[in-house]
Amino acid sequence: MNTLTVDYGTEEAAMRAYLHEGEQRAFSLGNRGPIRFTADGAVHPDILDAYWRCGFYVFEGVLGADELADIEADLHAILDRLPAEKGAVLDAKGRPALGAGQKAPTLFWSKPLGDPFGGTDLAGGRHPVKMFEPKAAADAPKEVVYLILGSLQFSEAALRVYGHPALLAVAAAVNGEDFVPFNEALFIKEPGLGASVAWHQDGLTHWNSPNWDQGSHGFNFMAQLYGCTPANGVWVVPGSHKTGKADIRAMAAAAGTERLPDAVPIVCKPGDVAITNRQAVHGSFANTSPDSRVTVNFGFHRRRSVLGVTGSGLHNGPSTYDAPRIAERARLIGYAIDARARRFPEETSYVYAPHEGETHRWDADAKAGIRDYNLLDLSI
Ligand SMILES: O=C(O)CCC(=O)C(=O)O
Repeated sequence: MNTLTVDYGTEEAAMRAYLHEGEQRAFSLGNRGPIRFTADGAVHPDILDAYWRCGFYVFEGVLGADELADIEADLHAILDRLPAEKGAVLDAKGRPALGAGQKAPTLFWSKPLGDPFGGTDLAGGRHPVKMFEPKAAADAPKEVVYLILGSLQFSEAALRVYGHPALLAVAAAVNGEDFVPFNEALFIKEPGLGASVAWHQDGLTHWNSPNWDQGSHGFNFMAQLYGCTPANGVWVVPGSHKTGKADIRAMAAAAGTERLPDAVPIVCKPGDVAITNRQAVHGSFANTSPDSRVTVNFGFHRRRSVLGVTGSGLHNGPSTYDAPRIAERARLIGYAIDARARRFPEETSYVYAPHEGETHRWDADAKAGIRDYNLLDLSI
């Protein structure tokens, strides 16, 4: 990890003020607290109201110390197996590198503190504004991995988070009992190295649909291993998930800066899990802070947003999602619930309605069968 001091250079003073003011706005929104249920077991309506009002919510204290330690151990194993440099098939110790030979997109690289997507046509041009790229320390590596897709095949701890009963109950409350997967990722923002993710809205397919509404493109859970701060966390423009396709270029032009004035940071302690609407305008800045941020990211959709829909082609080849394809991808939910039950037998497992009458065992065959599973991501 890079320990030399880096900052925002000419933008440092403005950035510091922005981070401070944003944090104050964030804590005035009333969209955070533990996951709470009503007496009859429903996710508390106050939580859902605040989520739909703001476009995000911070669930506090979801993951305990044991689970965080598991995630951290897997993270270290993953970092240890990354290619020695971009394009290498071996890691720094000469072993086959993580991601080598995978068919599905897996590792995303950036120059330190860079913004690989902003202002480019990549990812359907959905990141129209280039973020400020601070200067990294002279001894920083040429490129760093900041995003790993298909992450459940690399981390059983992440798979177990994916099967968390309270989070899956939230998924059902937001997207319906027959909710379906989107994709899963690890975002890694190391101090002095971590890249920006330029402002964007995630959704690509439903903006002009006659049935479009604030939930059409689903949501992502963002579980925090080390917590996240205004400096290294994701920022969201509250309410922007309900007003359609945003003109992010015009928003930045009106502000005269990419520090969007209405945005607020998602601030979390270790073990907190945010839920963020994929239609909300969101992004994150290059991490010049001394704090690491690692997000276990996983999303879910409404089944009706996906069934019979031709995907965006952003996360894998374009195709039309039929029921067998959705069922094949949703195996991961079954494996996750089983993997979690084995590690945390005292918990009451989530019962995923579409799997009624089926058995999904997390065993050696299942493990071998999920290599490149993200070729089946449901990308809308
Ligand atoms: O974690 C980040 O910095 C970006 C996350 C994001 O853009 C997403 O999950 O869509």
